[in-house]
Order: sequence, then structure tokens, then C-alpha cells
Amino acid sequence: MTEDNGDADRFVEEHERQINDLLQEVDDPADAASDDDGFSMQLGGLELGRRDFVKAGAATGLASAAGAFAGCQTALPESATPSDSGGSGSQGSSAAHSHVVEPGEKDEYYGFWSGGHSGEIRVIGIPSMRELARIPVFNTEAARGYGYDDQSSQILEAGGGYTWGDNHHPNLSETDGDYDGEYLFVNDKANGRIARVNLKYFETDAIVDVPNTQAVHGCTVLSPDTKYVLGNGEFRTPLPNDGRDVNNPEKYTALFSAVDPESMETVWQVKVDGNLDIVDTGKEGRWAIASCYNSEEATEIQGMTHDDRDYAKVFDVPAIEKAVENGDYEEVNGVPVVDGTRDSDLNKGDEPLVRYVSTPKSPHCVEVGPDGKYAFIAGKLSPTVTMLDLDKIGEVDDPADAVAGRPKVGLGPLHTTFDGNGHAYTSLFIDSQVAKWDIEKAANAELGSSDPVVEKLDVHYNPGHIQALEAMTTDPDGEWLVSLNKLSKDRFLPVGPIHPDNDQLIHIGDGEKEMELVADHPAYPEPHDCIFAHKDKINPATTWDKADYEGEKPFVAEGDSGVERTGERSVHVKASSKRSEYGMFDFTVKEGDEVRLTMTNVEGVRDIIHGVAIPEHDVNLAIAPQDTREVTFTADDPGVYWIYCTYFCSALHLEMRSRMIVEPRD
Ligand code: K7E
Ligand code: CUA
Repeated sequence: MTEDNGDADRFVEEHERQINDLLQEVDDPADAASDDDGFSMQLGGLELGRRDFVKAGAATGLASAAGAFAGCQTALPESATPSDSGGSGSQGSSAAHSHVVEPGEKDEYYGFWSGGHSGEIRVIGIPSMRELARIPVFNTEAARGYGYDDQSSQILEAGGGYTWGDNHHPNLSETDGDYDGEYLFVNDKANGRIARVNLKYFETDAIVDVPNTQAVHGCTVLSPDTKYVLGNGEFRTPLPNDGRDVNNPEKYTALFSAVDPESMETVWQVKVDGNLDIVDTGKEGRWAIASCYNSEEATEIQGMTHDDRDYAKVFDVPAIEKAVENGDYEEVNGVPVVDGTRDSDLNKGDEPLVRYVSTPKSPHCVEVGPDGKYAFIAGKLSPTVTMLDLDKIGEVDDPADAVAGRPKVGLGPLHTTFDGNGHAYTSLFIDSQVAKWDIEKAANAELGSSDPVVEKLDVHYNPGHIQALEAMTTDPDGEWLVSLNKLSKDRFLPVGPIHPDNDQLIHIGDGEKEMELVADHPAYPEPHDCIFAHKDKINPATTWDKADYEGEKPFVAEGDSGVERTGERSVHVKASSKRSEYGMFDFTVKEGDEVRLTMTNVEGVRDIIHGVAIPEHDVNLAIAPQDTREVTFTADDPGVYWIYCTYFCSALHLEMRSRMIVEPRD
């Protein structure tokens, strides 16, 4: 049970040194060509040569089957075979496995990407990596009129009225452990929120501002039936955060929150020691496992990385529900908060709410494998992944006895994914690699052994999440894996100092063959994670069904267009739209009127969207067939304003216009 975790400063320093090394090589490729300079160092128990840091084919432009794998040879156990197939860095052209989807053909999978601090979700086809759509969630977005019409503005307003968010973890709703195609849920780390996207319309339909919490980072649905959406409070704050205890960090606390997926209300929270980073659940609806990187409860980096051990926290969901039912909580801002700290009475006895499992060192991610047997907790500052046996965790007296394995996979392990065929794949942020390893072998090996590692593949560069097809279900599909790399450095045409990320498509097949790097895909900052669903599991509507909004907003049929005065200073304008005219060629209001404009697109065919732009009034609607959108604005200045359609809907699109006439008031 010996392990080499080193201390945090050393890891951080080494990491920075490696990045500097790499950047230098990028600047001066000639220098990099000589890799036999005897440079080597010990890090995390691994003997590393210069080529470990200079990821070949990328930094040097060396063509290179050999080059691409040089980086992993020293780090691999003898049994591992370096690939001879490549990863030449030529963006797919020489790859043995094609990801090309021919013109007119469709992709096999939907990929839903988080958009990081862009606030949006991106929909990308797999394997082509073609971007199909962007779904604005926490951001406003002009192309879809999101944040411009009254309905989406109200969603943003109800969610706290912020103009942006930082979404990391997209999750698909499940029924019986499989994707049911109904919803996608995603966190907002920036403002402590969770949003729901309706997958019939690919539109955000609710945002909850989770009370008592400043950052919701980890986010997942409770398998197998989406009973809750679970969110990890990452930043510790006073509870409630109303000015009390501001200078007493030891009184700050982090909360684990459960949100009802239908009402989107926060139904309970659990107060814990340390903080909360990432979360996933077992497959049976009982366990939620979260990582904690700041067990020190420090407020500065030195303190946060001080200890060699932090923990994983295992939440017993039924036990928490029971505590809430029994009234064993304190209500804070309308939410029952149960005490899951280590000294809590609720954690004594044989059904503790939260089990604290000692784990090295500032662990980052938690992913539960397809069979639900193990939770995989990547060490981040430890080169290991801890496997926690979920069948045992409820049985053992000391939660540490539920640790079933701890392979040493490489430097900076962050996230793990699965091919459904016995392999785990872990991203190595510092090594810029994906390590493939054998799960059962790791369960049988000594803790800290690197024997279970089968293969490593260089990626470009510094991967965060990696995700294989349907890896979070009970039945992963293998075949493709995407590595979401934080830095692209020299991989693309330069576009100024803010570089794209690089999402790399890697062929993994059924896990029996070597991994192959197939394509680079630049990504606008900054996706963190993605999730894939087979196309048969997602069934979007191609036009709106007006029955879905009956009673919430009107449907303006062609004959119903008109202006109604609703008050001294307010009017309601209703209009239909179709190719290539609005229901009214003009309408008249008075200076200073509050105008409520209701517009229906009466088209019955797909793909014919009409837009509404009103110059100088910041009005911008995008209305899909059979949908109705409303916007309320003030007509401040007398004059004539040409309304036009923003979507190129027909040959007479330019002529699709109307006039808003604002008469002077006196
Ligand atoms: Cu690792 Cu927010 Cu999932 Cu980023 S988190 S990488
Ligand atoms: Cu309607 Cu262009």
C-alpha cells in the first residue's frame, strides 16, 4: 500500500516547467529535434525523458508514427505496446478509421457539449464532429432571439437575471438507466445554477438559482430514473451568506443540492466538511459520490493543496430523504439543509448520510463505471485513480476498506471514461495523454501499480474531460472517444491570442485494438465536458406543436392580426407571419406607448423561420414554424421604423417587411 504522492508544490512547479518547456519547443522546433540530450527527471515515481514533455508531431512537426508515441514509451510498463498506427497530427487525413460522414448522410450520434463560460450548449454530430446547433442557456443569443423575447427573458430573469453562466457538465435525463431523450440538465458554476433544456425543442425551458450556494460545479442526474438533478457546491461560504461570519472561514460551508427535475425546485441540501468538486451516481439510485479537493478548508492555494489526502464523499440518498422526512434539518432560505458534516449526529450509526473516504490528493473527477460496481476518482495531484467499490461501501465499517484498486496511470489524471469492454480511459492533464487501462487488472493489482495500464496516446494538449460513446449509460458503445483538450497551441491557424481549444476524436473500437487519433476539432472557449446519445434516443420536433403552449401564449392566425389599445400608454399588437409577409403591412402606436408584440409563424413546414427586427428598439425575434413569440418594448421616439425579417426565408425575403409608425403624442 505504498504510494508516491509527492507534495503539491512540486507537482505544480513541475507542471509549469513542462508547459514552459513545451512552449519553448514550439517557438524553436530545431531545438526540439534533438531529443537525445539525456534530459530526464523523476516525477510522481515515473522516469520521464524530454520527449515526455515535447509531444511529438505537434511541437516539432515531425511526421510521425514513431514520434507520436515516443512520448509514452518510457512511462509505459513493459507489457504495453506502443501503437504503430499513428496519430500523425495531420488532422485525420492518414487515419485508418474515417470519421467522414458523406454529404447528405447523417451522423450516428448526438454529442452535447458544454460551452463553459460562453454559457451555451453545443450540439455536435459524431463521428463527423460537425457542429449542428448551439443552444443558448445562460447567455443571450441573437441568432435564436434568446434573451430578446419575453419568454426567454423571463427564464433568464427567474434564474437570477445574470447575463452569462459557466456550464461544465451536461447530463441527459434517464429512464431505466438509459437516455429517454426528454431533457438535458447543466450546471452554472459562475452563479450557482442548474438549467434544463427541453430536447423536444432543443430550448432552455427552466433555470433554477440554487439557494445558499455560490458555485454549482459537479452536476449529474440520479440514475436510473432522474429522481433528482444533483449539484455540488464548490465554493464554501457562510450559511446563509448574509454578512455573518465573513471573516471566519472555518465557519464557511459547502452544500450538496438536490433539484426536482420537473418543478426545478431545490428540495434539499446537505452541508459537508471540505468542499465539493465533481459528482456522479451509482446505477441503483442510492449512492452519489463527490470528490473534495479542499479538505483543508483553506482559502488560499497553499493551504488547499497542503495535505496528501482529501476525500471522496459518498452520499446515501435514501438516508438523506429519511432525515428530511423526520424533520432533522434546519431550513435556510426555504430549503431543508441536513447536516452531513463528520461530527453530525446524522452521520453516526449504521446509516450515515455521508461517508468520507480518504483519497489522494486533491482528487478531481468521479465517474461511475457502466456496471455500477466502481466509482473512479481521479487523483489530479496524485498520478492514480482510486476505484471505490460501491457494493461494499454500505457494508464496511471503515470506508477505506471499500477501495478496490488504485492504478498509477500518469500525471494529472482528471477524468475517466469507458468502452464497456473492461477498459477505462483516463485523461492526463499534465502528461497530455489518454491512458487506457484494464479495470479488472487494476482491481487485482497492488495499489499504486502501473501494470494495469495498457496503452497511452498523446493528445494536444492538456486534456480535461474525455468521453466515449454512451459511456455514462449501463451499456457504452465504444468506437469513438473525444478528448477535450484545453490548449491547442500550434494545431491551428493562429487567430490572435485567444486560441481555440482542441477537441480530438480518437478511435477506440471495442477497446481491443490500439487507440488512433483521427481528427482535430477546434472549439470556441471553453467546453469542459460532453455527452453522447445514439440518434434514435433523441427525437426533436421539426416544427412547433401549438398544443404545447396553449394557455401560455396565443396563436395568431392569419386573420387575427391587429392592434388593440390596452391602456392610456399601452398597446397589444398581434400579427402572423409567413413567406413573405407579416400579417400587417403597418401598424400605428403613440410615442411613449408600451408595445406588446405577439407574432406567430403560421408556416406548417420545417426550416422556414421568420425573424422580426425593429431598428432602434433592440427588438429581435426568431420564430420557428407554428411557434409564437412575444416581446414588450417602449416606442420612445416618434417616427417610422421598418420591421424586417432576419431569416432568409424565400426569394422575397428582402420584401418581407412592415412599418411601425410611432405618432407624436400631444
Ligand atoms: Cu474537470 Cu468543471 Cu468537469 Cu473542467 S471540470 S475539465
Ligand atoms: Cu421571413 Cu425572411
